[in-house]
Formats: sequence, structure tokens, C-alpha cells
Amino acid sequence: RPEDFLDLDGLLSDEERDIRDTVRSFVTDRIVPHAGDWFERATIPRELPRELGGLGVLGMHLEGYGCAGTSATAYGLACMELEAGDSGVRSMVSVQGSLAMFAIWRWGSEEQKRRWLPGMAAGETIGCFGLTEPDAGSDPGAMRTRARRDGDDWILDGRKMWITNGTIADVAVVWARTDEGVRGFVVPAGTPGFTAPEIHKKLSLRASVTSELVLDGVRLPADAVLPEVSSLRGPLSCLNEARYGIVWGAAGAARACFEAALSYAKERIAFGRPIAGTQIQQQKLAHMALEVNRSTLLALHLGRLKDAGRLRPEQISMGKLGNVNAALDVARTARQMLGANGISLEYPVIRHMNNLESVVTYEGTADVHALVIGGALTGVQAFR
Ligand code: TGC
Ligand code: FAD
Repeated sequence: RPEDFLDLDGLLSDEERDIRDTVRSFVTDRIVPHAGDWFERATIPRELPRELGGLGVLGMHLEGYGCAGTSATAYGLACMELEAGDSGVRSMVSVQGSLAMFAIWRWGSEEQKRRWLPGMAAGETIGCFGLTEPDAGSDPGAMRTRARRDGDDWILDGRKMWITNGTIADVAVVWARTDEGVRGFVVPAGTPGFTAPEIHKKLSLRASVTSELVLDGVRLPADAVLPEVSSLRGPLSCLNEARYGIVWGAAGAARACFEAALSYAKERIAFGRPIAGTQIQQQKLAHMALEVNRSTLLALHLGRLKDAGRLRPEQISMGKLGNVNAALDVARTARQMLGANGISLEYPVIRHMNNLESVVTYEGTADVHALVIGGALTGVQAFR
């Protein structure tokens, strides 16, 4: 099995392999045959969240409230298989489970957890996570969205930008500046003053809804605020979860590109022989196999650290930076190996390549993760 050259499969438990295989067959049957079409039409089926809920992958590493409560490693394996299908599908799962659900699960009240989490785990209720703003992306501390008290109520004003699932969400977790620091608010869709127009003209992650969130005097009751945190630590703790999933997901996208390139190279005849028999293509295939195996090994190592409660944010940054860059490299190499077919959605490669341009930007750009690692190495923060 070229994609598992190092026999990393042998490092998984039977249960982990079962979960991985279940998600892989869902992706093979339900995602792979349609992903090119979804990308071309910039759409994703409305019933997909419920199917993902039925599969058990929404908030799957959280305990209680209808969540599966698996290990972090099992969650990572699911992300890897989902992103081998399409980064947009893994994005939906990341935003639902690691961002919106995790925010409520980690920082919410018991009542908020009971109200929202079971429906979200089932995929009946879709969540989104609003941190980024038009003028505050890498630097979320510069956010302008404000929440002020009005008697017992809260009034929210501001704008969020580039929010995955925004337009289709039933509930938004929105982060806003208050007199008490940065706080999270649970905003049901349909609350007067709240709208979520979709962003169009994307050439990346097209099988994923991306939106603005507009908050214009949105009045919320006192119990809409997440009670347990009032600093950037709140949203950043959620990002740790989603970034961890991306470490695995990127390895999945890389694997899909490598497999496509390997099979193409064995079939494609040029100058009277398969291009796989040329030294230059073999060098590319060897490099791709190395990156796929190395990425998977890194993801697995971080998964084991997370399950042991020892994973540090700067280690997640190293995983995200390394694995997304590796996946982009594999995708670009694969695209060229497929020649003209490499630009067609009949093959998965250019779709993955374009999607990865979002993946390298969201959840902290490559630059941000390099600076997080640099800060940890030197003890000096270079952001500002
Ligand atoms: P800084 O002053 O360092 O810290 C502020 C507070 O946050 C705490 N903190 C963390 N807590 C948990 N986990 C982490 N990784 C944390 N990093 C910092 C810190 O202890 C402090 O807490 P407190 O209580 O003492 O106040 O923060 P800073 O303003 O200097 O910013 C640091 C920086 C640049 C690393 C951070 O802001 C950052 O990561 N920027 C990138 C923003 C980002 O990743 N945005 C992602 C938006 S969500 C998204 O993209 C979803 S796409 C999903 C999909 O579709 O898959
Ligand atoms: P900027 O912060 O403006 O950065 C521009 C460039 O400057 C980048 O290359 C960056 O690396 C660099 N730069 C910034 N600061 C420094 C520095 N100190 N030193 C050196 N270089 C620096 N956000 C959400 O909150 N929720 C979502 O669900 C969500 N989904 C997304 C979905 C998609 C498809 C995309 C593309 C984005 C999504 N985002 C979401 C937003 C994403 O997190 C931001 O785009 C990202 O954090 C970068 O912010 P920015 O686009 O404002 O870039």
C-alpha cells in the first residue's frame, strides 16, 4: 500500500481502524462521486449535515450531550478520511464539532449545553463560529464587534467575515468585545438584526458555504453569553481543536492527490511507455509518498500527545504549518503530473489544490503558525 509505505496502520488500535474504515467507506460512497460536481456548482447537499451526524463525526471527541466521546486520535482519523474526500466536508465537520460545539461544550452553561449540543451532534442544528472580521483576521484582538449590556439583555453590533456555514447555520457562536473582555454569544439564526449573506466568487473551498455575519443591534437575553470565559483564550482554545483536525485533514488531501497521481502515472503512456517508468516522475512519486507518510506520522504523534493530555498549542502550529504546506506541495506536483487532465474536475487534484489555498489561510495562516513556533523557540513574540 504505497499510501502507507511505513505501515502506520500497525500503530492504530482495532477500534481506531474500524472508525477510520467506516468514515472511509462513507466518503468513498457519498463524497468522492459528487465532490467535483459540488465544487463546480459551489453547493453542498442540505442533507449532508444529518448524514454526518448519523455517521457520528460531529463533535465526536466530546463527551456527553449526544456526542460520541471518541479519542482525539479517532477524531483525527475521521478528519483525514473526510478531507481525502473534500476539504469543504472536513470544514463543515471542523466548524460544527471543534468550533461551534466545542465553544459551548467548553465554555457554556449546563443549560446551553443541553439546549444546543444534542441537535448539533445529530446534524439537525447547524452551527457556525464568528471570530474573523473584515479588518481583523490574523489579529482577532483587533475585533470591532461589540456587545453592551442593556438591563439584563445584551446588544451586539458589528460584522464578521469569511464565516464557514454562516448562511445555513441555525446558531452562531459570535465573539465580541465587551467591557469585561472578549466574550462568546450564542446567537440563534432569525434573531432580529442578525443576517448572514453568502460570499460568492470563491475559487477555493467551493463545496462549503462561506458568509458574512451582520449584527445590527441584535438583542440577546442574559443567558446567551458563554459564562465561563472572558478573554481571547475562549476562541483560541476552540482554534486549537480545529487546527488539530486540520493537521490530519491535510494528510488526507495529500494522500488523495498522491493516489490520483500514482494511478495516472501507471496508465498514462508518453513516448511509448507509462510515465511512471521515467526517473523524473518516480522522483516526484517518491517525494509525494514521503510527504504523505511523514504527514500522517506527525498527525498520529500529535493525536497520541492530545490523548495523553500533553499537546501544546505550538505543537499544533507545527503540525498545521508542516502538514498543510506538505499537502499543497503534493497537490501542486500531482496537478502537473496529470498534464492537461490536471486542470479538470474529472480528477480530484486541482480541487484539492485550490481548497488547500483556503486551508493554508484559515485557522491561522502559515505565517501566523511560523510566528507561534518562533515565539516558542525564542521566547520573543514577533507579531507586533
Ligand atoms: P495573546 O496575547 O498571545 O493571547 C491572548 C489570550 O489568549 C490565550 N491564548 C491561547 N489560549 C488557548 N489556546 C491558544 N492557542 C492560545 N494562544 C493564546 C492567551 O493565554 C491569552 O489569554 P488571557 O486569558 O491571558 O487573556 O494573543 P494575541 O492577540 O497576541 O494573538 C496571538 C495569535 C496571533 C497567535 C492569535 O491571535 C492567532 O492565532 N491568530 C490567528 C487567528 C485565527 O487563527 N483565526 C481563525 C478564525 S476561525 C477559522 O478560520 C475557521 S476556518 C474553519 C474551517 O472552515 O475549517
Ligand atoms: P490578514 O490577517 O489580513 O493577513 C494578510 C497576510 O498578512 C497573510 O499572509 C498573513 O500571514 C500576513 N500577516 C498578518 N499578520 C502578520 C504578522 N504579524 N507578521 C507577518 N505576516 C503577517 N474565520 C472565522 O472566524 N470563522 C470561520 O468559520 C472562517 N472560515 C473561513 C473559511 C474560508 C474559506 C476562509 C478563506 C477563511 C475563513 N475564516 C474564518 C477566516 C480566516 O481565519 C482568516 O482569513 C485568517 O485568519 C487570516 O485572516 P485575514 O484573511 O484577515 O488575513
